[in-house]
Amino acid sequence: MAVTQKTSATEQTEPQETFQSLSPATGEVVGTFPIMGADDVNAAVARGREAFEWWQSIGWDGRKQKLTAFKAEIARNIEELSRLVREENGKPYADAFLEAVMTIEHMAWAASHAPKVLKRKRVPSGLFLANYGAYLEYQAFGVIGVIGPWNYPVYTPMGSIGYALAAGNAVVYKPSEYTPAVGKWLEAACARAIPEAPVFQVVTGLGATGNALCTSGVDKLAFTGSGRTGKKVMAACAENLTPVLMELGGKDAMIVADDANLDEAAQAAVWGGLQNAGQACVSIERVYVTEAVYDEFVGKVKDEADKVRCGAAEDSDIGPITMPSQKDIIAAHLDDAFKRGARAIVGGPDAVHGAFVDPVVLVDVPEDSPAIREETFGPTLPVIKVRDVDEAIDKANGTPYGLASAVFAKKRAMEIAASLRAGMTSVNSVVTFAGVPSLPFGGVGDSGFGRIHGADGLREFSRAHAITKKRFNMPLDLMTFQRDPKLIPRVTRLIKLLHGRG
Ligand code: TXE
Repeated sequence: MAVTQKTSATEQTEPQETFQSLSPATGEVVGTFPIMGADDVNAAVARGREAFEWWQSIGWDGRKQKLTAFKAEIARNIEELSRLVREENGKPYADAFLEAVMTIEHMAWAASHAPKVLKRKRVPSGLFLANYGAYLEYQAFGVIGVIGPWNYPVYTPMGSIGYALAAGNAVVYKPSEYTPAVGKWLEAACARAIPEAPVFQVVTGLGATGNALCTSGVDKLAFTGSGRTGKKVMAACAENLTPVLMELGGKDAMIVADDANLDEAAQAAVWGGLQNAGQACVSIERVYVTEAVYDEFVGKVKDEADKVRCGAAEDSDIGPITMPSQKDIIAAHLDDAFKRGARAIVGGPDAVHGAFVDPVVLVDVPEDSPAIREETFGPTLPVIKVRDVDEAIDKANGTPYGLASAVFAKKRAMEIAASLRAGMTSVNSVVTFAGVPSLPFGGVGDSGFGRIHGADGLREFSRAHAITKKRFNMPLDLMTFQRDPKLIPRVTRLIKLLHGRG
């Protein structure tokens, strides 16, 4: 990412600032984009408001049809999208392809389930208001602002964008300055599928453009990124009482119990920790292994991780670090761990080189070190010996984060899963919850709040609207000044009969 001043083609208007996105692997320019200011952002939101009116007017069936066309447009061009993600983010083609596939699955689910989850439905009205019909419906907010990250530039923002559109909203999206070309590609795909109105628009720029979106008067803002920026986003949104959804990363733990299948656990730990060069909010960043199986597990992890190839080649397993400053954080966590006596059984102190970080598997890392407590966001995997599963649970729950988690066990697997303070847990697998469209995705504590995906994700982009409708008059009516005074003793007897025991 590089910022430049550029004079517009006509030389008559104000010089317009632009920025470039660069391939993290080669440094080549992928694209040049305007740094949009508050006026541009406000204009996009105003266009979004008009588009929202049209989007509402076509109803549930119309939106389902249009979103299916948007999804199909992505599916038909999945190779082009995957190549662009590879170019701009740096990840291997197969990983880019995987995130596009998961996105398509989510869009299909959101489009077809939105009516069922959100449409008006009758609910019980209770004994005292039995003469009323009670109805619950979920209405769209209007225009949703989405601020996105660079690590999954398709899957992550589309988790908000796709579900917000399915719930009947228009969307204005500010992609990360490291992956704007992918954002623009998605906008263009939507415009081809839904040419009638700009229900999904992209505004490009740096942090200030994101801030302008927060203060633009959007009806809700969905943010994915760091906790530090998340707090700024919340503060800016507070000015207009704009509700927010926060997805802020994690320090996900895996627990390996005595009775785990160690081959599968080792493979999953290595993939979960190193895939996408560890640049995933749901990366496995710590593995707690009971002492009975620790040595055997560590041996298997070493064998697996030794095979992982890092580089720019087509057949590499992991690519470059997308955001250059992340390498400093990864290096600092490694340096600190080594200074405190940690050992690398794969890789070593020279893992960070150029745009790349080679896989590192660490043992003997002190529990209070940044490598265990803070988000590393790199291809590093600390493996920690614990006495038993209970100690593993305590330690897994011992950071302020609570995004996802994984458990490898047989007998107590579901019990361990239930005791983890996390939004998501995969048992005998890693990250699989992310590919199940009916499951909500989101965290607790410093990992944020609110949910994308699933029925909860659809409701997140809607407001509940409660309606009661009188069907007939009943003598037993307490909600009027005309109520019969004799009603009170009668209702007193009734309420004691119904609720006075227990
Ligand atoms: O995030 P930022 P960055 C973590 C990861 C990484 C760290 C920083 O640990 O090291 O976050 O990454 C926009 N008002 N995750 O710098 O700064 C910005 O333009 C409004 C976790 O990418 O949070 C970008 O579009 N918006 C993660 C977005 O916020 C602002 C994924 C995220 O930027 C803004 C990626 C402002 N004041 C990194 N300042 C996850 N949760 O999955 C910046 N932005």
